[in-house]
Amino acid sequence: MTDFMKTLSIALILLLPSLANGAMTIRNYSAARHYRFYTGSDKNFIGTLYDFSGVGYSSDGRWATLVSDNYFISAYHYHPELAKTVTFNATNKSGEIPYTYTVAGGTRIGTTDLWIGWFSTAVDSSIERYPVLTLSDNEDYNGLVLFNYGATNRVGKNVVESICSSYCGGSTGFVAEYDYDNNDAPSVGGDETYLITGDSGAPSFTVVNSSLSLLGIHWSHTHSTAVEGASSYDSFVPEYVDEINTVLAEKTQSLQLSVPVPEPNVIWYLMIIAGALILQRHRHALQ
Ligand SMILES: [Ca+2]
Ligand SMILES: [Ca+2]
Repeated sequence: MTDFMKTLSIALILLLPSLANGAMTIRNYSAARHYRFYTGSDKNFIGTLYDFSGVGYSSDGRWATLVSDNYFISAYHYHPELAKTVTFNATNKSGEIPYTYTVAGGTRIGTTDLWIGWFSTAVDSSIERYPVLTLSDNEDYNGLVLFNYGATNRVGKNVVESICSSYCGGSTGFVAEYDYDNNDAPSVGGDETYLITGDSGAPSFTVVNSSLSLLGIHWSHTHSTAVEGASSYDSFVPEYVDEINTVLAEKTQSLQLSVPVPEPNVIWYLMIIAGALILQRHRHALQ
């Protein structure tokens, strides 16, 4: 059975808000490790090396991820409404240097659960605009480690199981699936995430060239609570780069695209191989 067929046979549930929004499930949650705005002296935030400033939160309790000067991405079924405000924090300290902007407009991407919103003014340059990771084959995303952002400003990890087509709540589109089974390669240990209501529209990133690149926007899941073997689903942003750029072109903006460059140790390895080959040729010449 192909991934495409497999996913269509599963009943997915929208990450709709309940009356009291919960918090993204993290297997061994600890505030010191997983809460971005933790204030204790024992803070040991797993995302401390990375810039989460471009993840905003709206006055109506929705998520917005900045991708260019004026544009952000959210979920069609749960996005900031027009005239609401979105606040970005420049640091991982709550309330320090917040920047707030009013949502001026927005549009859905085709029949997907992606929604592109915009502000009438450019967001302050201290706030991160995330690039989108574009690889040549969708199978190349399998096994990538994700940093999942969710309610309430929590960050955990998971691993992409598959990229496939899906539908849920009247939307269709490509998804990145990641499971909750305590059995991933590479292992993410107690940082493993499961999306619940209130997480819709928040982002999943992967680290490319030491910085965060956007991969997904939270959409749906298989179970309302974290049970072993359940799966979470993000709208798979790389599939929709052209459609998103058509929207951004209105303000002559476009997505940044990230492409991995080899790690330094890979480059060293290649140089050593090349050196060995040259030596071997030289030896041959002496014989
Ligand atoms: Ca997993
Ligand atoms: Ca797994």
